[in-house]
Amino acid sequence: MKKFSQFKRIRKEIDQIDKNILKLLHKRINLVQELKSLKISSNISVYQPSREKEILNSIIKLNKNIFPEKSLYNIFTEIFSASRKIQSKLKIGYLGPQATFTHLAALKIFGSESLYIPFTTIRDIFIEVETEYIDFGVVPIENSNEGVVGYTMDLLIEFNHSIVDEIYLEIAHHLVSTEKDLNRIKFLYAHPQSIAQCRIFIENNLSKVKIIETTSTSEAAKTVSKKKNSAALASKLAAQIYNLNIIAENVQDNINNYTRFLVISKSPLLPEKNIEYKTSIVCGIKDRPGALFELIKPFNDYKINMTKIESRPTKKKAWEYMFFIDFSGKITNKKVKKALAEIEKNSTYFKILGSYPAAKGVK
Ligand code: PRE
Repeated sequence: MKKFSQFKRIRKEIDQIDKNILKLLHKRINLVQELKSLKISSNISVYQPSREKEILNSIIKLNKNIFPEKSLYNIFTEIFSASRKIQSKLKIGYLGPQATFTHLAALKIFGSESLYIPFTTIRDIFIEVETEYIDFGVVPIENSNEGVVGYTMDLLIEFNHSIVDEIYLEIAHHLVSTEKDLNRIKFLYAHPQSIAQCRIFIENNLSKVKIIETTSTSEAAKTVSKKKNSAALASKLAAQIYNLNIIAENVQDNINNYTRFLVISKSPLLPEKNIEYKTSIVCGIKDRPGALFELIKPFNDYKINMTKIESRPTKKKAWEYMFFIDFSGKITNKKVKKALAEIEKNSTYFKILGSYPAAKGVK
């Protein structure tokens, strides 16, 4: 009896807390509503990833690991998503169809209250950011085991879009099929990146099957949902959507398999002061000894941490390269400005791809 009254008392208190949470959410959304008119009159984007990161960082610090961090992240992603929706329902383009890893990355950034539009190619996403049919595009840029997505890099050069945010997503591939038995599989449908990431599993278990490349992981799942003796490499969400059995789970060679995705926009967004930034640039250099050394020397001179350098053929002349460089810091910083001015001087081609809040890297 005593326990029962205790139970009732605790629940009553929880009810009161929930009401308070709701009251605070109402108060919060009213303030966001006020921001809406301010943003319209000063032409400021609804989406401010740096502000969202600033809030999340301070909340996570205050939390001191009391409330599960992942849940806190999800709760606030949804609060931001709802706050954006009352300002304007953002249209987000991603490499479709539904349930691709790019779709999962987009959902993780923009939450449930955005409009998601799947595209068949990465180029289509860049085009529709240009036409402003979509507000933002989410595209893959590199995988922790397989390296860069060269096509995205080429498009970053071709179009003048800005990188405004990045996210790392853990990639788990599963072998999915209408069949239940691995022995019945004669055809494997998969995206080239998935094939590369699951090489050992394929060699050990599917060495005799015919491999058919698809434009996305979900396309692979969708295709096999209408076929016999076929399997696909796809996400669990794709298996659910296309009603497929999971024959084998986590078939990627390396369980530490992450992909970095970028959010691209037609214009850059406002930077915030209190968060870590990353900047991405692309440069071309002269074909002479020491050219690369000279190009990156300012990073050393101004003590700027270069987080990545990657070469990519220019496709204009054989053996001529562009260098994609990421570094810690934001373009409004004095040291960064000076370093970039020197880099630009030493480059035959120079472009700032974006300065954006750095995601917690997966090391
Ligand atoms: C808010 C919502 C969307 C933005 O991406 C960033 C923050 C929020 O909910 O805190 C508010 C807002 O619109 C803003 O601060 O600009």
